[in-house]
Amino acid sequence: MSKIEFLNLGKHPITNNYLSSSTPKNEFFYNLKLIYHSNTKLISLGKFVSPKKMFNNKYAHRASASKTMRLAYKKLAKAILKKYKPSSILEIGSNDGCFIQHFKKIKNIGVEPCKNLAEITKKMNIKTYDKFWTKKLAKKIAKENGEFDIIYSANTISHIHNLRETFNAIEICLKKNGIFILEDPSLLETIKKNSYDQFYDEHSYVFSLTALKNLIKKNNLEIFKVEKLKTHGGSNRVFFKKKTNKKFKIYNIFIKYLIDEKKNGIDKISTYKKFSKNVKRSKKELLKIFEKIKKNKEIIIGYGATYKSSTVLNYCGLKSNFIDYFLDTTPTKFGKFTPGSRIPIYKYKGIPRNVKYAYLGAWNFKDEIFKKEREFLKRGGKFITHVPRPRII
Ligand code: JHZ
Repeated sequence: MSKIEFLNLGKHPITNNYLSSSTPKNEFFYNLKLIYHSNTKLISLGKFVSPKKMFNNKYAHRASASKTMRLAYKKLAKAILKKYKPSSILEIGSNDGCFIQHFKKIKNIGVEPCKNLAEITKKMNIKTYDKFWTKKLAKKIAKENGEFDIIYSANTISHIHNLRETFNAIEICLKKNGIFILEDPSLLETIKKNSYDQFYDEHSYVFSLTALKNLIKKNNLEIFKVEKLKTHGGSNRVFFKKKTNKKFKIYNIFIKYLIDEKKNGIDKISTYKKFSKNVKRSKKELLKIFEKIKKNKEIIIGYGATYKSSTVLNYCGLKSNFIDYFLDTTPTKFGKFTPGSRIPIYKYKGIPRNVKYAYLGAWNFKDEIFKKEREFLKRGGKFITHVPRPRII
């Protein structure tokens, strides 16, 4: 059998569908199941949700909403310009321009199917194609602009269903000696941190390096370098080149990381069966924490109404009986309700003094948040998290 289901997380809504009312009519739900592909070692969702349902002109997430990401993208842009001296760059999934804006002195082009986001980069005078990444679009872009020195894509390739077409399209737009850089959450970190909320409608895949290597076997592409990042709960920054390009050698570190994945059982179904058990245990333990606090009639708020947290809220059945409201800094989420769980989201203006407990929806920005919330922590405020195990901090 080449596809094996190892976890059923139940019914889930569209994570980007922040609701205008707590009693919506006909909210869409799908079954969130996780699959192990024994041939490629890829981990995917059992059934994909239609891209048009997820990526539309009401897309809420803004890459520049956190200081951590703004600084990370600025630093990376500087490093790319210095090391590779590109004359052109294409970003697949350019969101609000957080990264591509740093390349104004060279040819910089964005691809962004969410029209409300594409409008933002167009206003910044960055040529943006408001279309899904396909072979057809790649041919059009290459014809109109030529091929690129650098193609960059963060938190996007894992969102595209057809990976074969995706990599073929990248080959079309990449120069002979060009570099494709992909950044996505790491499967190894997801397993280690038991961060099962990396799985939701948009994350069709959570990649291991092993699976990526297997997926591009038939392409004229190979991985030559990998950087481990702390961002988004632990990500891999993966550098690809054309096999025919002998300019860059394959770094030993990539081979080392592949061996490390093997040591951690990334290619074995038993690893995912164990992960599945850990996820079920995590749910029980998290609920115990919430129940205990709520028995004492304390207010619990959610900190960061992330897409990720949608998986936790809906899997664990956390509604407004457990979380009174969320605070978030993203204007498009203010006054809305979390999808499925229907908890109100308010504009962040600091944590109110009557709040003692805050569930870390944005656990991936823990360091940034803890720095910002020194006052809350000083007055005895506590954060609740499920990563790497349910606990009060
Ligand atoms: P954040 C989205 O997921 C969707 P989400 C997408 N599928 C993906 O892969 C990742 O992004 C990259 C708020 N916040 O980045 C801002 C505060 O309120 O973890 C954001 O709404 N206060 C494309 O949603 C949210 O938290 C703060 O101090 O899981 C963070 O969302 C900070 C730091 C954040 O991604």
